[in-house]
Amino acid sequence: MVSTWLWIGAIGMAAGLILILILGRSVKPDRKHHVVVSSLVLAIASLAYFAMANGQGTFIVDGRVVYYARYIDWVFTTPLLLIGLMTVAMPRLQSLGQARDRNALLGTVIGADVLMIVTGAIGALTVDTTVKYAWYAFGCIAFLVVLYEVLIPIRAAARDRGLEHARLYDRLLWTLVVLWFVYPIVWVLGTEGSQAIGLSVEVGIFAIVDILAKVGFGLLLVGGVARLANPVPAAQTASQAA
Ligand code: RET
Repeated sequence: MVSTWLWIGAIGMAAGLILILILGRSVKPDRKHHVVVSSLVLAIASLAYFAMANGQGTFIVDGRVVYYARYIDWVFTTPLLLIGLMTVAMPRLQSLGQARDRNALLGTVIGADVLMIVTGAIGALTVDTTVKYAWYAFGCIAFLVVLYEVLIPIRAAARDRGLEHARLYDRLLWTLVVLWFVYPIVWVLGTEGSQAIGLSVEVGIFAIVDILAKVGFGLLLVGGVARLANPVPAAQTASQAA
């Protein structure tokens, strides 16, 4: 069962990559970066699943199977997913002042996100329960930082860009928030944490949520930007510059 789920993951991600590339053909040239980001996410994920389906990328820690390949995948793909979300909210760099604000936000979110994944990986590989959950708690704090930034300041930036961008941002945001909450829960229930659920249940849940969080999110993003009006109306450009 475990390897079936992992192959479903590998094939699902690869199929998603092909779909995104096809859908990406209708994206206007100045928005192709969204196609690049989403394709890269799916390329990395399909390779990670290919490795895991072939029995690679695991450690046995204290008799438990821990897929460290997931964390290598997530440390690259979660920042890319967040960049996909955040670039919908934040317009192109226009002045040094704006560039600084934008980079501070991007840096905070990506930095906190990487810390979240790295602390989660260390926790999964830790044997002592107290120390393990301390690492987990550090990861949760980092997750809260990510959530705060995308829910408050970056969402406000999306609203400033006008109704169309705000709607697309909200759709992507809620998809991301709901799906991302599953990960720390499964971590606690699975082999990384309390082992309350079996390995195949854990691998199955991760495969489904991973496909939704990467293929589903990517299709929403690339499909969404393909439909955005172009060029940005003059009134919106003026308000962004102000
Ligand atoms: C960990 C454990 C430490 C605490 C928290 C976690 C959250 C992980 C998340 C992962 C998201 C992965 C995605 C993969 C793409 O398919 C590391 C499990 C909060 C949110 C979206």
